[in-house]
Formats: sequence, structure tokens, C-alpha cells
Amino acid sequence: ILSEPNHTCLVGGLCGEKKMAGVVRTDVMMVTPWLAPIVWNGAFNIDILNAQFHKRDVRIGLTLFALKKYTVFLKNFIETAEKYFMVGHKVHYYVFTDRPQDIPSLSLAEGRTLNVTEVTSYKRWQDVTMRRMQIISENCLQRFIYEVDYLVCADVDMIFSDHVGVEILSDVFAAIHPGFFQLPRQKFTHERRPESQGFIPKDEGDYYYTGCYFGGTVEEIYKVANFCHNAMMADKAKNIEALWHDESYLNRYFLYYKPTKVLSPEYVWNNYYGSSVYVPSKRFVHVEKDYVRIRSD
Ligand code: UD2
Repeated sequence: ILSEPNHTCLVGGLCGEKKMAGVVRTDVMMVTPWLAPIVWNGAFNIDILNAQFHKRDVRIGLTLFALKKYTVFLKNFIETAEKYFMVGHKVHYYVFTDRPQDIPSLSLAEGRTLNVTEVTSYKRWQDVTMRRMQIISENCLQRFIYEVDYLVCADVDMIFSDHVGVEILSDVFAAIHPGFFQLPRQKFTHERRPESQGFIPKDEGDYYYTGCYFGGTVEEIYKVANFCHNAMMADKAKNIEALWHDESYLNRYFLYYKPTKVLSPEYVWNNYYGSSVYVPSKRFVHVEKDYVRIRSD
């Protein structure tokens, strides 16, 4: 099949003088079995995507939870986000904290705002991470729906180190956990107890998704967060807690309501896993932390 110069060939990748679309990698999966794109470097043309999203004047909300000592991560997170995250688009940072006095004042580019909301904390770190789902779902109904089009929900102990833009946006997206992308499903650390609301049978589970990064339209994120919060509360009533907390409930949700876009581990990397030939760009990376110290009161 031939195409005009400057247009993408339907067969054989690229043609014409100007590169219009993506590189097809043969060493990694680029599309899920339900035909959702898996986002890798080079697979998209950011200029085309930016033009599409600018036309819609899209507004992107980024939810961040910085409770107790985790406020220390906020400065680097926001400063690197200003450099790499959705540059040129409208961004609203929604920071939830129990220590508003510890939130540093940061200068933001035009079209970007930061809002701090005080929330109550929990003694156990597991409750702090799980209750994020409750707060996200409540805020979807109370304000996000009126203020933004898409939500990106991220852990705060992270930094951006390369471009992350509108290529991630879709009705609902999930990110593959960097520790599991080369492993067979039997190795996934899903919740395996049938009595838990996070249960995934051993012969099911498409990918192992990270709990630290997901997003989508406000409508879809409401469904995700509401499901995870209700599942957690149902388990709590039975004195069960899923193995990896909100991450387990999230994986359960995505098994039955598949993401419309999946982010490759470029979009969430952890240097604990060293480097990988499959992941040349590390765009959003976990900050190393002393778990005991940072989680202590
Ligand atoms: C832990 C689990 C992970 C998953 C995740 C929940 C390990 C090794 N991994 O990842 O599998 O269950 O938790 O998404 O334990 N936060 C606060 N203050 C706190 C505690 C947490 O603000 O005192 C917020 C903060 O935004 C943080 C997020 O909750 O980034 C997740 O907590 P974490 O960073 O301690 O979790 P992590 O990455 O060790």
C-alpha cells in the first residue's frame, strides 16, 4: 500500500521526507490483546498530539498526597514536573496534606496552578496510601469534574527526568510496574485469597500495574477510585487487607475494566531494578527513600 509523500505508509512503517508517526519496535509489545496502545518512546508524534489536545484546550489535574514526612518530596516533584510534565498545557496540581504549613511556595509556569487541601492523616502508612482512593473519588464529584478534563494520580516520592505529555492521556490509563514487565503472570504479586475484594485467580491478570501512577477522564477515575475504596472497606469489614493495598484493588479493577491505554515502564521506573535495554528513556522515577524513617511519626 502506497501513500503520498509526507504521509505514513500503512505497510512498512515510515515513508516520505518527514517522519509523521511512530517507530514500530519488535522487541516489546506495543498493543494489548484488547487493542489498547502500549506507550513507548518513538511510537507517537508529540507535535500531532499536542495540536489535537490544544484544540480541545484540555485541562489536566495532577493529584498528589504528601502526608506526614512525605511533604519533603513535594519540592522536587513539582520542580521537575514544571520542566517535563504536560509542558504548554493547563495543569492543576491538587496537593492533599495534613501539614499545609510545610508545603513550600513554588513558582509555576503560566497556565499552571497549585491548590492545597488539608486532610486528616492515618496512623498506619497502609491506611494513608489506601485512603487516597476515598479522597480522589469524593473530590471527583465535588470539584475535579468542574475544574479539569483529565486526572493523573501519582505517588509524591517521584521525580520527572524526561518528557511526559499528552501521549499518556486516554479514557483510563494504567502503568506497568517496572519490576514485572519481563515476568510471566504466575509471578505477579496479585492478591490470591478469594475472600478478598482484590482477588485475581492465578491464571488471570494481563499485566501487573503499579499503584503509584494511573489516570484518565474524571468520570473514569471516579469509577476506579470508588471501586478501590469500596473494595478496601468491604475487606476491612472482614478484617482482610489486600497484599499490596490500593495497588491490589487497582489491579483487580483493571482486570475486569481494561485500561484504554497502557504506559510502558518508561513512565514509571525504579532504579532499584537497575537499567534495562528495553527501557531507554526513564521519564518518571522513584526517589530512593529510607522506608522506616520516612514512615515513622
Ligand atoms: C508501597 C508498596 C506498593 C503499593 C504502594 C501503594 C512497598 C515496598 N511497596 O509503595 O506495592 O502498595 O505502597 O500505592 O511497600 N504517603 C504519604 N505519607 C505517608 C505514606 C504514604 O503521603 O506517610 C503517600 C505518598 O503520596 C506516597 C504514597 O502514599 O508516595 C505511597 O506510599 P509509599 O511511597 O510509601 O509507597 P511505596 O512506593 O513504597
